Amino acid sequence: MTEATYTVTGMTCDHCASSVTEEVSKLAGVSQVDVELSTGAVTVTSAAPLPAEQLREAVEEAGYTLSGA
Ligand SMILES: [Cu+2]
Repeated sequence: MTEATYTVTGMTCDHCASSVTEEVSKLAGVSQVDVELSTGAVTVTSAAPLPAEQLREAVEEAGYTLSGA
């Protein structure tokens, strides 16, 4: 298991947070997604480290932007 924290910009409410959680949860190997709405921190627990590009695509699919990765 590995855990990594990313920063997502553009989330403003619980609905945003759940959209990101839903999309990121679809990625292979992801077992847990925790979103901290106030900071934009998204902590992802997965079986193996996620390729940054996959995470970026999932976040963009949800309609938000992955910051600084
Ligand atoms: Cu929202």
